[in-house]
Amino acid sequence: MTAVSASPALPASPLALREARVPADGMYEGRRTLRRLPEGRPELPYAHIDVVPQGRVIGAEIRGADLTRPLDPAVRDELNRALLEWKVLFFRGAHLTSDQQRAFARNWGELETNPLLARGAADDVARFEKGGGAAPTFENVWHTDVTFRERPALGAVLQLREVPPVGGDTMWADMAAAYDNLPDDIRARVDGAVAVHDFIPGFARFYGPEQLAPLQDEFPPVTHPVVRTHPETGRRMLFVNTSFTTHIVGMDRAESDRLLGYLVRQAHVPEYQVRWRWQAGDIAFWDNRATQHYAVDDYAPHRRVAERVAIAGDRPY
Ligand SMILES: O=C(O)CCC(=O)C(=O)O
Ligand SMILES: [Fe+2]
Repeated sequence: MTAVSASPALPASPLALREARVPADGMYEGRRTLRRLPEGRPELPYAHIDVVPQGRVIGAEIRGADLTRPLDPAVRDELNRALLEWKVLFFRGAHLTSDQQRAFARNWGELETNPLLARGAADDVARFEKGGGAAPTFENVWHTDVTFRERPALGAVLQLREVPPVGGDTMWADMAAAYDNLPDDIRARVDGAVAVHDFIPGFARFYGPEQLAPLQDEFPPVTHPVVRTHPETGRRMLFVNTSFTTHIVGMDRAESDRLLGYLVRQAHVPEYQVRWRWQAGDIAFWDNRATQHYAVDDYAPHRRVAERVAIAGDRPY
């Protein structure tokens, strides 16, 4: 065989086809590993609540739990298992008062206050109001909450008080699924890597210099592992986000930007996501260690009002 073919040989298999080109965004099509539970953990039934899946790896609606009253310990334990297994839980039409919302979240720990956000009925209630006179912040970016803290929130409980006629959904993405699907070469680069997180990229534009200075004293840049281990499930999870991760330690800027760009894009993969269409009074309770979220901003000039409490978390490792 001496002739040089004018066209390249056909790939022998779809895998070869996949490897024959690098997509512009570095994200390959094809089957993804979609594991909802930690490896080896069996699917166990729930005795006290109904769990209605909303996505393959993330998101379940919970029925049969009354959040307006103190939780029975057995119900609390099943809700915690559901949170670990589904990463975000939805409760339709809960219509909690701020105190009930706070009391529900307190089943998982102390509540956090966040001086960067507008306040609701108490210091530890953050309020997101759009379409009225309130000065907006923006949540239509994939992010994990408060990773600029040394101890980012364990989770958050969000309630929609006013909903637009259409739109205003929130989306969540499972960062364990994102990690499971990283190619080996990327995994080798991120396992053990550390990144800097800072509130400045997400929030600086909302403040003048004289307001920023004390906030910078309160929240100096912190480092977290690029891949964290879930303290309760042991799962490895991608832990960088667009809003707060500024760079990877020990890499030059261009290399860090390239790698971080690729990593934060993993939250954009639909197979890792769930999307909730809100009705007033709905609650979402998410595991902030394991997820990112994105509030879709497609309803102006209508009003949308959300209130959130956040549960203090641990230092990621
Ligand atoms: O308004 C929403 O749907 C989510 C806002 C948000 O990012 C948050 O509560 O942390
Ligand atoms: Fe958020």
